[in-house]
Amino acid sequence: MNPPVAIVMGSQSDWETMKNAADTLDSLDIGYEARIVSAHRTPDRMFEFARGAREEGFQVIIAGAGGAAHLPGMLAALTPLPVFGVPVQSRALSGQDSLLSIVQMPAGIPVGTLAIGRAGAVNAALLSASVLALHDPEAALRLDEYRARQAASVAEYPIDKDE
Ligand code: RP5
Repeated sequence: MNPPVAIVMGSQSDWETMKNAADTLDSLDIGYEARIVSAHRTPDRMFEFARGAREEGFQVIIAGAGGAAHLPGMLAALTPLPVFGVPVQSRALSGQDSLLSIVQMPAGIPVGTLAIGRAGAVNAALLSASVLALHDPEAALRLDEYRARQAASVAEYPIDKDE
């Protein structure tokens, strides 16, 4: 049986961003598998992955892509699993292209779209954890602990950097 989360991305070059989703899932002790699946360069692989994802045991898909970022929308069209899209920051347009390609889905096929870049990848992992926590009490506990640690790490008063 596969782990609950699939992290897929359009290119090796997306891994630097998508690794933030993987690291966040690691810190929550939630299993994932990371794969390169391009809507443009490997369309057959994309179809095969999306069509079989639910039967393979995945429960949530995190999909990162940049530029003309069709991957999250195409995956969502092919599987009933929840798909969270991460717009990867592109060189030409700083990820505005990625964001708009992913976020403006027509009514009927949703992609939960996150922020551009690292924040989006981290939050896609946290959102996946929230979904899994609905029926996994241990994941729910670890997510609560993660949020408590985060809250505890925020100083109440600002300091000057050179102090
Ligand atoms: C997209 O094209 C990928 O998601 C990536 O963000 C972008 C550029 O890919 P490379 O040319 O770096 O492989 O499909």
